[in-house]
Amino acid sequence: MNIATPPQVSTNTLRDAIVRHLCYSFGREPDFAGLEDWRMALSYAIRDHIADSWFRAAGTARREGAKRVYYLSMEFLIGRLLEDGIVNLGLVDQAREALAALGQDYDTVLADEPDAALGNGGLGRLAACFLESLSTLGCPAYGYGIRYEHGLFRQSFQGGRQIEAPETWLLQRHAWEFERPEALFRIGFGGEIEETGGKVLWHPAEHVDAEAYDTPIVGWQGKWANTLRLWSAKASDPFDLPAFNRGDFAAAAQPEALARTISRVLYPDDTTEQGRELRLKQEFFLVAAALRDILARFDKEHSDIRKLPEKVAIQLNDTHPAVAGPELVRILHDERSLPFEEAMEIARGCLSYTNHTLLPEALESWGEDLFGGLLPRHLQIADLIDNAHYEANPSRTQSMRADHQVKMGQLSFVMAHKVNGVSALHTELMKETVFSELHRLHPERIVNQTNGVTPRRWLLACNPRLSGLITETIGDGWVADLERLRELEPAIEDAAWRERFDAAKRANKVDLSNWMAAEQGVSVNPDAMFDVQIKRMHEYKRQHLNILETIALWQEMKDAPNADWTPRVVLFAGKAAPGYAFAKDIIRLINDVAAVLNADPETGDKLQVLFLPNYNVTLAERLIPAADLSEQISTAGKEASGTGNMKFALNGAMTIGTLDGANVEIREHVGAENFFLFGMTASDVTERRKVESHAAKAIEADPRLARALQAVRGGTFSPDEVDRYTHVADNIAGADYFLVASDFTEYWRASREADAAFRDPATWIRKAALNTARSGWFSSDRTIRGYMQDIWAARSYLSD
Ligand code: CBF
Repeated sequence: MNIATPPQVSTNTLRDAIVRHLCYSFGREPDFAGLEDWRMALSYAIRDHIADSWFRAAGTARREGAKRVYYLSMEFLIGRLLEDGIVNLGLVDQAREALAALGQDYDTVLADEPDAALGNGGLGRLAACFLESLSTLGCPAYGYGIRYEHGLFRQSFQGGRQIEAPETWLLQRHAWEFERPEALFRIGFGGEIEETGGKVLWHPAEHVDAEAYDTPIVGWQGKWANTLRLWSAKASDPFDLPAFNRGDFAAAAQPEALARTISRVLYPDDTTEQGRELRLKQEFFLVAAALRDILARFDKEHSDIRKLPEKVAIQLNDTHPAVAGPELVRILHDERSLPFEEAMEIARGCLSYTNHTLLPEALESWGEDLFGGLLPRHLQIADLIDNAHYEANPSRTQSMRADHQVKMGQLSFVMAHKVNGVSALHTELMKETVFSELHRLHPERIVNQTNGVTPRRWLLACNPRLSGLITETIGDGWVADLERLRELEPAIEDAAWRERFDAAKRANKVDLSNWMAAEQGVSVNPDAMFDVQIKRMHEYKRQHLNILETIALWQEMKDAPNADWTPRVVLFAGKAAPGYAFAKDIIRLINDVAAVLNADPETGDKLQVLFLPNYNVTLAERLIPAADLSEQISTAGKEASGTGNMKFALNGAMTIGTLDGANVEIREHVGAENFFLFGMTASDVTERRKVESHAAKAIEADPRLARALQAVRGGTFSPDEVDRYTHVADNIAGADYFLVASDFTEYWRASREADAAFRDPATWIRKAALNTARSGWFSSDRTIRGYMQDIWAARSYLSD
C-alpha cells in the first residue's frame, strides 16, 4: 500500500534545484540564461519530484502484481504540463518565489511552454483529464498514444479565411518525456499468410520500429503518477549504405523518411487512398506496439496467459484502436497457441470500448482491400470473429462485415465486454440506433459513463481567483472531492460573498480584455456579457446559428439604437478540418460579420464579435474563467456529451443550450432555472426532418430570421463579393439538415432571456454561482471511479 504525502519543498530548495539544473542539465550560467532555459530548469526541478512519486507508484504496482488499466487513444490533448505539475504538487507559492528570487517572472516562464496539441478536440482532451484522474485516484494505468511530430495544425486568418500551418511543438525543448530506447517493438504490415501444420503464420512485407517515450502524469498532491507512453516510428533498417555509397543519398535516407511518416502528423488528410492507408497504419502501429508492451509487462509478472483479463484492462478510446481486437486474438491464437474461441474470450475479457459519436461519417470503416492489403491476417480474423458472433443469429443488419467493409464500431462492440456511451442521452441513443441489434443480442453490454473534467486544471489552476474564494469559504477538500462545492450554497445567499464571486469573474474578464487588446488589437468592454462558443467547427455544433442570431440582434439594435440593450461580446474560437469547406466558410463568415459589426459606430459599443485564432487548451484556460454565457447549441442528438459545457458551468458561466449530450445532465444538476434552455429534443429533430420544406416554413414564420439570412445572402458582410455566402444561406433555407432555421426562433427567445437576466446582476451572479456549486458531479474523478467499478474491475492503491 502506498502511503504517500505531498513533497515538502521550501522555496530555497526549489531555487537551488532550478539553478542546479540550469547549470548542470543545460550548461547555462544564470547570467546568460534565456527564457527557455529558465522554463526548462524549473520544469526539471518540478519533474524530479514527479519522478519520485512515479517510481513509488510503479514500485507499488509491481510489488502488488496490480491490475493495470491501459487507455489506448490516438489523441492525448495534454496542453502545457508545467503548471499542472506545480499545482498538483502544491508548489505554486514556492515556484513563484523561487523564480522571483532569481529575477524571473513566474507567469512569463510558464507561458513559454509550447501547448502540446496531440489531439483534435473533446475525445483527446478527455483522455488527458482521465490520465490525471487515474493518477489522482491511485489507479495503476498507462495511456498509449502516438508521439506525433506535428500535432493539430496551427490556425491563423488571412482575409478572414482559415490558414493552416504545421504545428511544431517539438522544435522547442520539451521537458517532460523520457526516451526509452529499450522499449522498442518491430511492427509489420502487408505481406503473406502461410498455413502449415494447422498453424497460421503472418509474414509481413514491411517493418517499422516503435520506440517509446514516457511522460509521467502526476495526480493531486503528488501521491501517485502514471505513465503516458507515446510511440515514435523509426526505420527498422535506418540507412541504406550501398545506396549511399553509390552516391544516391536520397535513396539511402528513404527508409528512415518513410518509416517516420507514421508518427509525423495527427490526422493525415484521408481524402486520398494514400492518406487512408497511412491512417490505418498509424492505428495498427499504436495498437501493435501497445499490445506487445502490455504482454511483456504481464509476462514479467505472471505465467498463465489465461489470467490476462484479471490483470489487464484495455480501453479503446473510440474506434481508432479497434484493430486491437483482431491483433490480440491473433497473438493469443497464432503466436501463443490458444484455441480460437478461448483467444476470443480472453481478448474480450480485457477489452472495452467507448463510443464518442453516432455521426455516421465518424464511425470508421475500412474497405476490405485496403484493410486486407495492410493486415491480411487481421482481415481473416475479423471474418472469423464475425462468423462466431453471428452463428446463433441469422440477421446481420448491423454486421461488422458488410458491403466489402470492415466496420470498426461493430467490431469494437463484438470484441468488448463493455461498451460505453459518454452521457445518459448518448448511451440511450446508442442502444436505439447504431448498436440496436447488437444491444438486443447483448443487453448487458452497453453502460453509461458520463464524461467529466479534472478540477485541478479546469478550476484550481485556470481560475485562481475563483478557486481561492472557494477554498477560503469551504476549505480545500473540494479539489479531490468536487461534489463538496455544494457546501458553497449557504454562502451564495450572502450578498457580500456574491460580490466577491462577481469581482473574481470581472477581474478574469478584465485580464481577458487586456490580453485581447494586446494580441488581437481589439478593445472590448469588460462589463458586457461575454458570450463564448469555443469548440471544433462543425455544422452540428451550429456556430452558424449563433452568428445568424448575432446578425439579427445587430439589425434590431440598428432599428432602435437607443433602446436598453444588454451589451455583448460574442467570442468564437475553433478549428475547421482542412478538408471541411463549409465549416471553413462559417469561420470566414464570422470574421466578415465581426469586421462589419465592430466598425459600426451605432452599435459597436453594444455588440462586438471576435473570432480568436488557434484554439487550443491554453486558450480555453484563458477564456473559460472569463465567460458569462456558454454556448452549447448543437442539434439535439448530435453532440455525444461535450466537456467544454462542464468546464464553463464549473467556472460560473450560465449555459444557453439544447437538450443534447451532457447538457441534459448539467441542467438537472444546476437546476432548470439556472440554465437557458431552447430548441428541439432529439426525437423532435427526427420528426421535424420529415416535414416537407421545414426550413422554408421556419423562415416564413420568423421575419427576424428571414432578414438575417437576407443580409448574409445579399452581401452585407461581403460587399467585395456579394454572393460569397449565397450557398450558406441556401443551405440553411434548403435541406438544413442540422435544423438551424427550425431552432432559430426559440434560440432568439432564450438569448433575450439571458440578456434580461444579465441586466439584473444580483440574480445573475446567484445563478452563476449556483452553477459552480452544483457542477461537482462533472469531475473526471467521478467518471474514472465509474469506469474502475463498472468496466475495468480495477482498484486504487492509495490508502485513502
Ligand atoms: O467524449 C468526449 C467527446 O468526444 C467527441 O469530441 C468526439 O470526438 N466524438 C464528442 O463530439 C463530444 O461530444 C464528447 O464530449
